[in-house]
Amino acid sequence: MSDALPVYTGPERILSGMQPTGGLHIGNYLGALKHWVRLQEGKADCFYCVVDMHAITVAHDPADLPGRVRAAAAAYLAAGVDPSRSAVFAQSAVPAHAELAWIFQCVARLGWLERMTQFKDKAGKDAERASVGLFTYPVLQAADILIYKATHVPVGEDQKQHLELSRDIAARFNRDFGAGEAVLPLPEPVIPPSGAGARIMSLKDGTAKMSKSDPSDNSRINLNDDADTIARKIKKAKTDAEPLPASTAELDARPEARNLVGLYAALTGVSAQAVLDDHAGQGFGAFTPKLAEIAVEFIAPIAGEYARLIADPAEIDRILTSGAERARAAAEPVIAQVRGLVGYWKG
Ligand code: AQP
Repeated sequence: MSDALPVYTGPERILSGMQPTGGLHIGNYLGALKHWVRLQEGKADCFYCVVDMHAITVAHDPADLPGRVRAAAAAYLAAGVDPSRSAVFAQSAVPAHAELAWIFQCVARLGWLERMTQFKDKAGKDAERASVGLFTYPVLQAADILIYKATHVPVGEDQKQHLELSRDIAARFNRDFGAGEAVLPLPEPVIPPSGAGARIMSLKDGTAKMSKSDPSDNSRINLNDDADTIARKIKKAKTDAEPLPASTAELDARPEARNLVGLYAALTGVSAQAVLDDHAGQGFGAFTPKLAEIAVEFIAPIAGEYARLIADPAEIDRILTSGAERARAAAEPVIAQVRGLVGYWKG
């Protein structure tokens, strides 16, 4: 759609966010957080927000929300996000996200949103009763990204379709309002290769994504779980009766086995085939204790740092306040430019 238009030539910027809808888990870490940390080593400015405006698209307890925002921010920091390099902030502290989202609601087409599979998954059978916000969620997500003219967005594989929508919105906005110039960059997703943590599945159902809002805590490994909890969850994880096969192709019809092998591979930084080369012929009775040991060792430093940070809420609040100031300063010129382009009254 945008091929004929000039390409955005501004600076590189990284933006990503997570919803404070529950404690962050190992899927959030391997799919996204780990890459946030890596990307802050580069030259680009990084903006990592806790997307509390997205969290209210489903039922929530207002009294809990500030604590959840703080907990998510603490998890970012415990995972290695450095607030001196990256702006860490709450989405709702930067009103320009909402202002741009409205403009994008007038740019996006209904048909584009109707194709979003995550809405169908999250709304379930009773979509008529879902909030309008849940339906237009990907439009707000496009605003989250483009209010900083972000060029790269590190996310798990499940967010790929939303990123494509952000690109379509940016291209359409440039075409309709850009007076022939590329104003908004078409953001690139930064998604780990499959098998490297791009999509970690539930420990209870190898066909469902590991999710913060799954009612069963046993379905996920949280970034603040202690060693006993992790070992118990992995021991109780759904498996099958067959031994591990020799090739990854043989895992295709075995979702739980594929997930546990994939988790082992992502945690140890090797391929799923290398895991099978070492464990083919073993049953889960032998494999899962090793996986538990690796997961415990992996999570321990993150959980330790999280416990230290969450004990000092005032320090987290200071980081969120200063991150919001940086984010507002970056968003202001962009929203001013967009307001001018759409023809808002200047008075
Ligand atoms: N299971 C997963 N495997 C790999 N990556 C994942 N992500 C989420 N689950 C997995 C990535 O983590 C980031 C968090 O996104 P989000 O907070 O917007 O919510 P989500 O994608 O809907 O994640 P959850 O954990 O399933 O939350 P709830 O239950 O609230 O819906 C994204 O980059 C996502 O790709």
